[in-house]
Amino acid sequence: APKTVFAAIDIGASSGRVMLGRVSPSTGVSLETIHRFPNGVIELDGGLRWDFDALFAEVLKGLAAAASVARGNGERVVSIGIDTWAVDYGLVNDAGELTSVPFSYRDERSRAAVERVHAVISPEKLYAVTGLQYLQFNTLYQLAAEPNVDGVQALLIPDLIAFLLTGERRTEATNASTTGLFDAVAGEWAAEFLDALSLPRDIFPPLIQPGETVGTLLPSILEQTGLPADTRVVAVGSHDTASAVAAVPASQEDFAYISSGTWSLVGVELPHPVLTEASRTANFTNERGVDGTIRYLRNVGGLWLLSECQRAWAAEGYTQALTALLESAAALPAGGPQINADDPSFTAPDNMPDRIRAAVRNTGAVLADRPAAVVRCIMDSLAAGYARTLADAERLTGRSTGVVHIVGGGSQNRLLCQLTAEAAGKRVVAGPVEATALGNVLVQARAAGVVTGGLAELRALAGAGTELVRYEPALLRDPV
Ligand code: ADP
Ligand code: LRH
Repeated sequence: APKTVFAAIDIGASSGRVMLGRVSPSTGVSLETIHRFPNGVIELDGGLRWDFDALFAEVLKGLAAAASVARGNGERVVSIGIDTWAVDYGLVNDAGELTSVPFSYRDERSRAAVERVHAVISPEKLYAVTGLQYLQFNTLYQLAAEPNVDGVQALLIPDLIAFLLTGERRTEATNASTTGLFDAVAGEWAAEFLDALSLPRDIFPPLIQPGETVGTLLPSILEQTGLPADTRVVAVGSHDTASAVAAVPASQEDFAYISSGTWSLVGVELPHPVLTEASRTANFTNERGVDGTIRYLRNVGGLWLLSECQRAWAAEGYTQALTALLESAAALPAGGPQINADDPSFTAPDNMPDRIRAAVRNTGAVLADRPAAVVRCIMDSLAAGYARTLADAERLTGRSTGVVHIVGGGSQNRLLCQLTAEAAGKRVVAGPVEATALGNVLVQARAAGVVTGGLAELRALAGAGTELVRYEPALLRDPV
């Protein structure tokens, strides 16, 4: 019989990829990048949106290439898993058509809806049921800003892709937990909140759990991709952060994690949510993980600050490679100015270096008008934010953590990893870069019966094929 491979569609806010994953219970997972494409918000029809048609075209291109690579190797793609960033959705009518181009969470329209929602459901009540960190772009505020939701369903972005591939409408549970309309304890939709906000009970399709089958591919998709007719779309942790956390290569139980990319998601894994008032005021979230776990974490600002600065500098004709930029930042002395990386004033695009300098000025300090100084400020600020959040997680859960795993694109940032180890006073283990795709593939492999076990087993497999880099807090100074 042909060897089994899995296709992972993993789209972050800054880039997407289609990968093939080969999984062996003895040697772990190997990933092959089949297709990579950029992503980012676009301005369209008076709003910040995702170029969804272009993204879906890239998905199809990637799947066609995956089918052809597998065929050439005598392999069979048994399933496809999809994960993307959270909270955003497309509205789909009865005919199955998107009624508009999906908005990005960076669009400002949801901000005005926050007060309207809180007038109907208090923030305390919302948190007691959903356990979700307050972010002005959580799905419920976006839905409250929609002029009309009659006759449409909201499909979260990975669910929308799954729908276009299979014709089946589902809402995957880990991502449902980022909507603000999901009961963290019951693991069901918070019907009382849907009612209170006059949203139809079926505004979202029914829930599906990671590992369950969404469906098989539509004839037109088979034709466009050349995939075999029995290829299934399998639900994975469709919230990218859920897939990333599932593949944190932790070998000890007392680990914390940082999923570092456009955003930084900093926290621990718990068996049960923490819905206390202290947790709410610290703005920690209780998002659902693979296997019913709770991702107890906080969204701290992320490398968006850096990528937006790079974009601004490039527009001025200054295009230093990222590694060189980070090296010149590392050469600067410690103790420079800092900003609050998760200030919502950084959420919108454009003019990032100026906004960072203004934020520093507001603290009474001065930031030199040089890219290296701005980059160093971002890294010092992120590391401090990580350390603060890790300490908060320990305090709020009453658990101590012995090691911090950094996964995602940011795990390649040696300056950030070293500064984090120093600020947190803990060992940092960096990698894998592609934890999200690994988590996606591992959940598919388990659904296919290729591997067995719980998250500990999946994590051992995620770590097996990757070179991890350690950073010790004791090795102070000389970071890069
Ligand atoms: P997302 O999933 O949110 O799109 P990623 O996990 O792909 O984000 O991470 C992207 C970030 O990783 C980039 O913004 C960049 O700062 C960082 N990054 C990528 N490559 C490198 C590298 N070689 N060295 C340091 N940082 C890197
Ligand atoms: C990271 C992420 C994060 C959410 C944000 C909207 O990609 O999914 O977990 O808070 O995007």
